[in-house]
Amino acid sequence: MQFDILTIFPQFFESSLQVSLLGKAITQKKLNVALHNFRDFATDKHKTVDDVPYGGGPGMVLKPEPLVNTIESISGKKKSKCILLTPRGTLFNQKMARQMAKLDQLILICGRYEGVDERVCELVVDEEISIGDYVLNGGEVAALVLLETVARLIPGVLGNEASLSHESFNEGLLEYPQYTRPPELRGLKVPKVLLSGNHKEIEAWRGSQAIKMTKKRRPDLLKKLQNEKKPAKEPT
Ligand code: 6GU
Repeated sequence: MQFDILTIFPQFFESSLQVSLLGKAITQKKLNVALHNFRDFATDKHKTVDDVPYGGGPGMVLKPEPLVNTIESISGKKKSKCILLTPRGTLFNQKMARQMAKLDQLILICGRYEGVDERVCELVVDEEISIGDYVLNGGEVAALVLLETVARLIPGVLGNEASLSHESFNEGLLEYPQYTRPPELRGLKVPKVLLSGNHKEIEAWRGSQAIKMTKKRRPDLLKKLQNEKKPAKEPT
């Protein structure tokens, strides 16, 4: 899968793309990430990427030409989507990540300053995405979140397909608590059932712990799960 990232801070991504599973997947050519500094496509001699907003107001707006020109310089693959990372976008989730992992190419535009000239959205953007209800200085952190979430769903990238099927099996619930050695630490013991070797009982314990954890921390997820399981109401 091809990722094209438009940013004025390409250095921001460098170490993240070199280490861990993401770095390995790139070395093994399971995915390719191209960083495009859209300042290179600015049309004036000062390489200006932003300007004051029409109508006045605080902050600066990203000019449309550097972004549109960069997109036009990128060779498009068959199944491709162009995403603008912005706090006004649709909230990102695992389901969206699974759909994106089926594509051949994702083009990610990292917004900056107060916003992006609206014509960029009309001309080249397919979807606007936010990673949460808080404000970042720019889309770079969000692009990295999206990149890692999608990349680990590409076959061969995670390197442990059992982890993925485990995740989808537990879809919608928080993880149960995990323990490793030693069996006792400062008076705190590992739950007996985990040392029992009884796989059926262990599975049941983990299931009830996952539900308990979800009920306490994310009751919204539990409600969503219950609604999905209910059969659709007959039209009256
Ligand atoms: Cl995608 N961009 C910015 N600037 N802030 C955000 C965001 C994106 N998602 C959440 N906050």
